Amino acid sequence: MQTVVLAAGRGTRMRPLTDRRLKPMLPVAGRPLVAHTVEAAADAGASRVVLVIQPDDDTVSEHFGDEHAGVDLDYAVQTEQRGTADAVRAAAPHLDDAPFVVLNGDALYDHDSLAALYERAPAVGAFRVDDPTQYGVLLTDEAGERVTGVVEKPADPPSDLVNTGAYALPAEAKAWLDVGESERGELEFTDVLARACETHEVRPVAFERWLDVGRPWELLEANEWKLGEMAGRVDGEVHPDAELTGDVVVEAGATVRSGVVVEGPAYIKAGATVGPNAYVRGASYVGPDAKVGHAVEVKNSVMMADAHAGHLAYVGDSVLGRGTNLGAGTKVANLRHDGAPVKTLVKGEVVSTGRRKFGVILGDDAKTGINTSLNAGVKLPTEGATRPGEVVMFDPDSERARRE
Ligand code: TTP
Repeated sequence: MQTVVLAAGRGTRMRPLTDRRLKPMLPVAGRPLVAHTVEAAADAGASRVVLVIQPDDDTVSEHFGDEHAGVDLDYAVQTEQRGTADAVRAAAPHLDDAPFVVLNGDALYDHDSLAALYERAPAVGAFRVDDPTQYGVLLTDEAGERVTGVVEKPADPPSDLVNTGAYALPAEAKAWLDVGESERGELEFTDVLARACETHEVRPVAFERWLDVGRPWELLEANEWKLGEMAGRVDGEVHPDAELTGDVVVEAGATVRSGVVVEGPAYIKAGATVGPNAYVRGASYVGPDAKVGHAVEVKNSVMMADAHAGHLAYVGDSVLGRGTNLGAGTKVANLRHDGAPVKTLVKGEVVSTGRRKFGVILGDDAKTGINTSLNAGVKLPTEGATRPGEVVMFDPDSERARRE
């Protein structure tokens, strides 16, 4: 079935990681996030994928070209980010007069669940969560076999099934994309779904696994998921004294020096160097040309291209943007003394990450002075810097963020 993948969002909740790149291009287990969405669609039965992208940004089309995972790709430009219905409207001229699937390009779907969605069209992917109040919650008939609507972020959720942003719709839905503005001023695809629910029997398809990658710690969760599914492979240079256990990918052109211990799953990209005497564990991703130097421990973290932790550092449950540099002795806290979930700022609001272990997020080219201590949940902005010996308890730009 023809499939539209929405990849033209602004990704504001993911800042600062999206200051200089699109959210769908964030690294997940060695590939861009949206590559996983397209692969899931290809596996589930997509005949062709139309990727909706932003204007003036060729990074997605240049990376993927006209084919990925065995399916033909086509690109539709959404000129202004007016909402998900508007994004599908941009794709409409590329669609045949036939049923189609719409997927969020910043979500991970398990392939079998997605295949069930394709098979059961018209349908919506539904996922069970403990606290549905922050999601679009699906309303169904008494038997739970037909979707009757969606309520956004209800204080008193009618069910624990939330909308995954995966829809299989009838051909007529192409004519329903001119929806009015919602309360938050966007053109929402859920209004198109509401129309489909009135005219068709839309089935809820329960998804086994699903992850919406909208906020920084969800990038860690995406890497945990996808690194966990990966098979190990050593094509690069690994010193005989290094010890690799579990599934570890060392790409050609990557170097693992003596005395290094890597406990998979871990992914070491071409051009990266690890060691001597370094410890990489948890689900960690060491990006292209990144460096993990002597006596550095990296646990369950994402290091983007050219991120350097050269000497005596600890990085846990963190994301280091492209070109970041940690001064010798930089330490990241990733656990509160009271064991409560770590909180962080998202668009100026203090939000619980729901994670007991969560470290820091460093924007591209951020630099720390020697012996910097970074408290759990801290974000440094793009090109941010700390002084030697600095203890960073809160986001340096939090006052500005609160005012915005
Ligand atoms: P959201 O996650 O709601 O929006 P976003 O990606 O812009 O992120 P944020 O809220 O942090 O700013 O979007 C859901 C999906 O729809 C996502 O894959 C991006 C896509 N999208 C578009 O393609 N065009 C749009 O105009 C919008 C709003 C979203």
